[in-house]
Amino acid sequence: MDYLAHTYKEICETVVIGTSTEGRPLKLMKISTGGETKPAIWIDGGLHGREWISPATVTYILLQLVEFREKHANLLEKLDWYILPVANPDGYEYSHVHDRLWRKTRSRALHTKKRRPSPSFGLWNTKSRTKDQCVGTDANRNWDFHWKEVGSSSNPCHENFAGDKPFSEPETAAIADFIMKHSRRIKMFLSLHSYSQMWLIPWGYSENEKPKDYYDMYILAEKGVKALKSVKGTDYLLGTAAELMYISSGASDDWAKGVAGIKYAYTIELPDTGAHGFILPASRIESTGQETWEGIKELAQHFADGL
Ligand code: 0X9
Ligand code: ZN
Repeated sequence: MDYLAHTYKEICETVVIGTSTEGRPLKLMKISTGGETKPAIWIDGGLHGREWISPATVTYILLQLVEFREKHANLLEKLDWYILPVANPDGYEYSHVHDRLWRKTRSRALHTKKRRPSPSFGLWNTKSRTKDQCVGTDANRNWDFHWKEVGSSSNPCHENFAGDKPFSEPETAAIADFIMKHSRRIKMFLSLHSYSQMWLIPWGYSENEKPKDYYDMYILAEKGVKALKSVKGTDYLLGTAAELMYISSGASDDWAKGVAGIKYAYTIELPDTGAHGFILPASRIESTGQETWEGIKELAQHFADGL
């Protein structure tokens, strides 16, 4: 990101929108050909530590947008882009160094602080590993919309712990602040996760309720799914998060639509469908990037055309 910002100063600017619990910068790339008035698109990745294909794909998209911009010049002329490849850098790092399947952030909930193991325990000591499960909050259950209602836990030792309060995490709080500041211009919110090959539409908090403009969201996403499939035949399911996956509230897509008022808010669950799951081989990065970019470009075109 620093390389791109340095090399393409006219259009790229990195912005540190906040700091993670462990002090890592939340580094966003703003891509703009000028002015502060254009419609904008938000894309984040890596909200869950172990979903490595997500930051890789977001980075791929960033590269396409910037280095190959003459292929899709109107997408930069007509739109601003806000790209955050690693929304949960502590979890991402932890999944590289200690536990490949780490999902949450690395904060300590109020009552885990009291029973925190002494620092003399080694990381691989069984006792401290048990406690380690009780570290962190599920950053996709921590958003202030139907927070902790369904599909989330109040137990810090669970994978889907919602946090002590909405936006308890510096990561989600910083992203929400940034988005609220630009919410009038942000026409589409995309959060890239893995896995299952699904293009998810709000709501996730209820199976029985659909947004009133659900079909607008469906029809647009359908174009994306078709364009994505045209690259190498990858099939995506399209529907609400609650129908296709499970009911869960406090996720970023529901908040983006329900609170920030961004009409087109989606979660994209990248490949695969389970053969490798979170441990998708690195050889799949490039093809996943290519097809996902085709899908996203299709939607972006719609906003660039002023529709
Ligand atoms: O459970 C999640 O946070 C997402 N799936 S994942 O396997 N990447 O953890 C899905 C979130 C879907 N959106 C809502 N439930 N609103
Ligand atoms: Zn996820």
